[in-house]
Amino acid sequence: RNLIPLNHPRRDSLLIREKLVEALENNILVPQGLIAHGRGECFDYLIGEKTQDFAENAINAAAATLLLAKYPVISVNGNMAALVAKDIVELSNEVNCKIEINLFYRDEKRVKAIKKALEDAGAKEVLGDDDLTTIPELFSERRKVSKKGIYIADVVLLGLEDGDRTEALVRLNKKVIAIDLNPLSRTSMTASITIVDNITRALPLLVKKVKELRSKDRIELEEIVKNFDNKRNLAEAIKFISRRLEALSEDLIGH
Ligand code: PTJ
Repeated sequence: RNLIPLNHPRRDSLLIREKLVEALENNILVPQGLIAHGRGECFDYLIGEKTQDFAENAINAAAATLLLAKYPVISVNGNMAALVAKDIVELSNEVNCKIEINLFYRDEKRVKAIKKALEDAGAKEVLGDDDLTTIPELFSERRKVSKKGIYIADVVLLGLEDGDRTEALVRLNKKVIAIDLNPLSRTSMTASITIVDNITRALPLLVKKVKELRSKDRIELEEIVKNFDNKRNLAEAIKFISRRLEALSEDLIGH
């Protein structure tokens, strides 16, 4: 951490990497989480490392969906616990929703370490370590869910997810809000609402949006959700990347 110069142009990004390395040492992250983050960094580069309009639109729809939900749950994995534990707790307080640990590379030592990280960030209740059941037709460790959490949820918020579980949750008629920098991933394509943005920017903005929309009545919130079309919004994200790359390439040769 001390080796990163204060004026380094990519200091923020490098500090996030430090956080992940620390989380790896503390059993929160798996090495595969570092690889997943690297893929995310690449897509972040392509969207200009900023929250773009298509992400703002999805955040708006996600906030309305969370406020309308009967039983929302935030599903937490190693990367999320490492990067946004405080924001997860704040969001769960704002929309009164459960926090559940759900891991692809599940091992009980990691579950414990992640639970502690969430509690250190202020979480009072963390599900996912006991009272579990399984989601049908899902073969990864992610099939293990809490009977008091994801199993009975109507809305599940997740980040950095594999496509199989997103598909399984949607098949169970749950609304899935996904945060994923890759607009082409199976999770992005399958989710009900996909926020194509870095989770470190998207989650604080989602908390802010929930606070802002709280005063709206149900009809207004339902209108926001109805007007959001995930496929169309993903198409906007892909078009944005494509136009941006074209403009950057033209800049290079002076057109
Ligand atoms: O902690 P575990 O055991 O549950 O494992 C978590 C990982 C992330 C290792 C596991 O879910 C995995 O392998 O995920 P994938 O299939 O690599 O998918 C991760 C997705 O998240 C990719 O599409 C990345 O582009 C995206 N991504 C990576 N970093 C970020 C991100 N999206 C938003 N914000 C990021 N910081």
